[in-house]
Amino acid sequence: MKVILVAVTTSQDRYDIEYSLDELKKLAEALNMKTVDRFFQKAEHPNARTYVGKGKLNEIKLAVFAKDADAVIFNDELTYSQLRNLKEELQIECIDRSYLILRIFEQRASTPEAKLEIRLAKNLYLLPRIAGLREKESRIGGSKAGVTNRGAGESQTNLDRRRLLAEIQQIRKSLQQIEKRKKTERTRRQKNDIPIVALVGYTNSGKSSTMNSLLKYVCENGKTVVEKDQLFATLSTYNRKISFEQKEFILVDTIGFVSRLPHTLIHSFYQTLAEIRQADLILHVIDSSSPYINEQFQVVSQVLYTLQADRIPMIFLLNKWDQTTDETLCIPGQKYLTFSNKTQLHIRQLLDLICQEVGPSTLRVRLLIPYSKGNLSHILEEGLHIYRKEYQEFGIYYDVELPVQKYPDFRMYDLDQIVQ
Ligand SMILES: Nc1nc2c(ncn2[C@@H]2O[C@H](COP(=O)(O)OP(=O)(O)OP(=O)(O)O)[C@@H](O)[C@H]2O)c(=O)[nH]1
Ligand SMILES: [Mg+2]
Repeated sequence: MKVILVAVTTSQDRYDIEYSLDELKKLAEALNMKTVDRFFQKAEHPNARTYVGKGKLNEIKLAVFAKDADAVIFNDELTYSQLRNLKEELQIECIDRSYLILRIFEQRASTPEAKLEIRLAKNLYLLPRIAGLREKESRIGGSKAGVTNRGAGESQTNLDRRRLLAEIQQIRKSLQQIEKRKKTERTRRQKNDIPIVALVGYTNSGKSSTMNSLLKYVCENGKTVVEKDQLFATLSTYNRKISFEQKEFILVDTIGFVSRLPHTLIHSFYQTLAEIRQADLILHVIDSSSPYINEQFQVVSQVLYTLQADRIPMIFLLNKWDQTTDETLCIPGQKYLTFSNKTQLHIRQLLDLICQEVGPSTLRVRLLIPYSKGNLSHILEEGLHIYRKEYQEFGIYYDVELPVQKYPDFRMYDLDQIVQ
């Protein structure tokens, strides 16, 4: 499919226009679309009716014809009336940035949860556009048969809207159920006191590669995750347990961020991204070879702020250091590490740093060990820190600091677990 890209830039726009269009091109490539031409216009605001002004629109029209394009992609989220007007003017499929990203997510979603989330995001995107969609139909009807048809168009709009709203409600319910189940899993993990370390970063920065490098370093045959030179290669969160020098932590690979992620998407993926909010440590993976490192850094920081995850301890990974041209790059006042998955630079240091950050792997628990389980009492009495010990009717009560690895043997005697 051949496409033409169009962007409007304002003087205050912090995004360099070429960068914006390059990124849009990559987003289009993610859907196998080939860019055959690109246009941009400098303006204070996008045109309310047709995004770009009349002159630019004529240039685009000519290009559509000359390059035999199949669609035009606009670099912002457009209102329904803008999309409708553009379609009428250009007589070709018109796609806005939000819809493009939604379609990529839709194509990549593989887990039932991701599928539901993307469906929700798409419905939320469509909801305010339904009226316009039907308005056009009723206008056509109206010219033929007058008032009656307009009424029919309007009631159809209401029907569509009700259908969408009902579906949105249904999806939300299903997502809530999934979230409930995940929450219990999370509580169990927390109970086991295994710290959670989340890989976060701009799309294509190397999060999944970093996960794989760490997995391979600690265990040759670790189950790896998909890494690809492609935007949004990862669309669900993946968890892997890592054991390293008596420490254990759960490493979570997450969805990449991109500038101007559609609001409806952040909203729908909030639960998936909740994994990030639960993290004890964030590894912020940065593509240090990107010429747009600052912009990408800003976007990730902003999304972390939106997710209320900006206070979580963070290590910055200056990844792809093997390709970096600016070797003076640094992040003053922060914990950071130059890193490369290609050359394995500083993998060991990263593991050490993570272990330092996630702290001791013990857990304070209240246990009631039956008198018949003398072997378990024996383990507790051997050098563990006991805060309190009491002989009770059904066994010995211990308030004790237990190493995480030993917890599974004691879970069924954990008083807090029994009460739950
Ligand atoms: N040269 C070089 N390439 C790297 C390095 N780390 C990752 N890459 C490449 O960067 C591309 C993206 O890597 P991924 O690990 O899939 O990136 P990601 O952040 O998980 O991307 P999304 O899941 O799409 O958000 C792949 O082609 C990797 O081979 C590195 O240290 N050096
Ligand atoms: Mg990935």
